[in-house]
Amino acid sequence: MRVTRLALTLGLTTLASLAIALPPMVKDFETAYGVKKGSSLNKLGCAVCHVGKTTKLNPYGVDLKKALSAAKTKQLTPEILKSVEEMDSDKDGATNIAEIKADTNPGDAKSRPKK
Ligand SMILES: [Ca+2]
Repeated sequence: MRVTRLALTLGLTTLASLAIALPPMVKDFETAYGVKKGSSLNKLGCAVCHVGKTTKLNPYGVDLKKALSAAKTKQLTPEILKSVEEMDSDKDGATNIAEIKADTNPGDAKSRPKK
């Protein structure tokens, strides 16, 4: 009986942690760039590539999607991310990698590194 209860508790705990887990692409992005907890990029989460909380892609998301399609993969690898680093997806004058390093949103022209 005790073992059953423990197994049930563990099962529910696992389910709960899965439910709040970040979508894989956010995790891939954060891992690749070492995004720190509490940073702007960390707080943006899905909005690094999407418009707010919608499924619509922002310009950076569109460029990443193109790179994924070109590589015929759905896995957001460090190589895919690197392939769009020198682009300025949101056309604000700062490259995507400069924005990521400055903790600004590469997909939002209103968010850019201070000069
Ligand atoms: Ca930019």
